[in-house]
Amino acid sequence: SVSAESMAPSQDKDYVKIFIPKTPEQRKRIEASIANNFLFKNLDEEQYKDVIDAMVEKKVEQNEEVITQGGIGDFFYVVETGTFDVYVSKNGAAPELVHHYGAGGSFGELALMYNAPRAATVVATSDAVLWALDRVTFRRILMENTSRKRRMYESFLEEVPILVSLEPYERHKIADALESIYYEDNQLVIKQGDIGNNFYLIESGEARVTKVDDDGIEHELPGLNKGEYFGELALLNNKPRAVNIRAKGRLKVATLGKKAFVRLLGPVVDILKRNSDNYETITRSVQ
Ligand code: 1OR
Repeated sequence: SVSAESMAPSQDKDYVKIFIPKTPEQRKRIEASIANNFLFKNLDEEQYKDVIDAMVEKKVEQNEEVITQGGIGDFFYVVETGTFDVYVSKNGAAPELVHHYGAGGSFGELALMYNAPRAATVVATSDAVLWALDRVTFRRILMENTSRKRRMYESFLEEVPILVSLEPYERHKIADALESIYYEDNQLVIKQGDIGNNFYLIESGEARVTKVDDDGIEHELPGLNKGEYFGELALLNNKPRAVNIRAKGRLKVATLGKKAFVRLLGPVVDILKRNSDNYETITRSVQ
């Protein structure tokens, strides 16, 4: 009998695992290539092994077109070495350069996730080494977590004012990298003077902001609400945390680590910097 459960990709017992033999050296190279890739986070030991077993090495020459917009999705790719440009042509117009990838990057997931034609063309801009993962293994192991996270954060990220100027695909990549954390009333999220490692977006609840002046007196600053962000200053300027931030009631934040912040929020750094000039006016009033 065919139960609904056996139809779910990860429960499919008839699935034959793909095993492409590899040297220990090749396995090490794959592990290094996926180490900082969020799509490979949260895999259990068996899933992790199955993914590596199924990957196949693909050597690419400069100028080779790895993916062609409009084509059929067969593989998902992780970049071990080399660089790639991404072009999108809208309504038959000339292709426009929209993105770059280097070592540790990955692409080609969209067509596999949504059973859609390739959304972009990806061209090697140097000789390169890719690890390719077939469609079935991608869907069976990597897709569930990825599409759940993208769905979960999609509507929230669309409403975050600082991110409205981004392409939907750029917000997808941010969703892949986000982790949600809860804080209880009055719990400290950021301590003035600490080194900064994270950027925060408020998913729900409110945050209190205070600043301790040179005489040790703590001043209340305007609070923060849903859709607002904090924690960017220390990351932008490599300076200690400028204020204390505490939960006011129960607070839910989505956080990005420093590396992801730099990589994914590059397009809005100028806006972040410009906005941070406003803080000077606010904080000067309490000094
Ligand atoms: P794919 O399977 O559609 C092409 O094959 C891949 O290029 C795609 O998956 C993504 O992994 C990657 N829009 C769509 N796909 C993109 C984009 C992109 N950038 C990289 N890919 N845009 C660029 C956003 C910075 C939007 C352009 C309008």
